Amino acid sequence: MSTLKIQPTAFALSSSVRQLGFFNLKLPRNCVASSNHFSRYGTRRALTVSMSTTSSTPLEVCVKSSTTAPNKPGDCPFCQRVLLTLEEKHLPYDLKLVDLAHKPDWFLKLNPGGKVPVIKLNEKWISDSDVIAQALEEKYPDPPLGTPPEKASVGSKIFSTFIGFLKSKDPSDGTEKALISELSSFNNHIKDNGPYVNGKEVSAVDLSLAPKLYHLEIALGHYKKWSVPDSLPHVKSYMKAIFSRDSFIKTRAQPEDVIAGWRPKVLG
Ligand SMILES: N[C@@H](CCC(=O)N[C@@H](CS)C(=O)NCC(=O)O)C(=O)O
Repeated sequence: MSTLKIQPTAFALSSSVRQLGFFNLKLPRNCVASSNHFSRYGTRRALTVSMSTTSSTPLEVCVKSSTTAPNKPGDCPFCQRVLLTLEEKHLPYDLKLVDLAHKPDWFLKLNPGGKVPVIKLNEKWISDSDVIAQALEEKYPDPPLGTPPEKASVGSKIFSTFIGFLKSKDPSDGTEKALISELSSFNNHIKDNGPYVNGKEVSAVDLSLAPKLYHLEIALGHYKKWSVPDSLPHVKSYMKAIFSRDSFIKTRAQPEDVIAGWRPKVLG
């Protein structure tokens, strides 16, 4: 495992790691993805970034690990939401990758519920991306990422209608129509308010929605040869803008993981 010790500001840390093209990975012997996972690729490669000042102590965060690439996060949109929040707030973090197919004891001990993401805040492990995003906003209000209440549920039905359409085996059952209807409302919202849900700056609702739209794009493209229609240009430009942010590129899942992750739902 290679180790890099630097003591930058949180922002400089974020930039350094980004330039190096790595995640801030600190993988204690009992905190790695499965040995099968690593043995497929022969070697372990990880980057540990240590910081000494109290205010920039990395936050420990557990997320799903990739099943197709070493040392990468997996296809969990809730985990990516938390990582995006940490990135956009320039908070350093220790990423602990959890093999959900073989949950390790150390993970079940800290989180008996067994779900990711979980993060350690104020010496306590907390779960659920909604709760985590809110707690991070309260503890680290700068830069602010809060979405005004009247916009907090924009796009909130896109994910469930996407899943309905993905699982559907009957082309005339209305599931595609339901998804297009939700995407159309979103298109209108972005047209009037964009480029992001709350205007010029990205906010919490974007960080929740973007990973779900990423899954939508990859899974529907793969399983249904479907893409967002050209009649919804603001949805397309929104996806392009948010998918190209450094924070998104750094935290996104491998397309192969997304495809594999949805396969049971499609076949089921
Ligand atoms: N509502 C939760 C959902 C988290 C969730 O469903 N995580 C999945 C991975 S995407 C998980 O941990 N599954 C493992 C399990 O249920 O055993 C959140 O927003 O954090």
